[in-house]
Amino acid sequence: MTDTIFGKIARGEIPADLIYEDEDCVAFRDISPQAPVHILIIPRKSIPTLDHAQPQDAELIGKLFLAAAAVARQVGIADNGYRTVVNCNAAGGQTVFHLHVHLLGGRSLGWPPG
Ligand code: DGP
Repeated sequence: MTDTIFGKIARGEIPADLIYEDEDCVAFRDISPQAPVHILIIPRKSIPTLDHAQPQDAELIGKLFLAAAAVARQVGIADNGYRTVVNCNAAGGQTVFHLHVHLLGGRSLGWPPG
């Protein structure tokens, strides 16, 4: 298992602006927000990238997205709409190798993304 800054946040070893947590997932504000709302939802389990996810992670990955939807409702962006993004590996824009879902909202989001 790899350890990253997100693993340390999940274990409470370094601070983050926590929005939500349960036994499987932790959500906290991105340090470099790309929208008025930019929250990261991570599993407590360290999975480096989506490409590393295994069939036994299916339920956990479902929980991550349900947590993202719950957080979107909690912070008031669900009705207007939002985007969830999972970057995978270098060309996908991934810089922290602990699987995470970006939750972006609070403004109209362009498509396609850059
Ligand atoms: P990605 O590029 O998809 O791997 O996204 C990583 C995101 O993590 C990026 O938007 C910036 C954010 N980030 C990096 N380090 C920290 C940190 O120490 N704390 C918080 N809250 N966010 C971080």
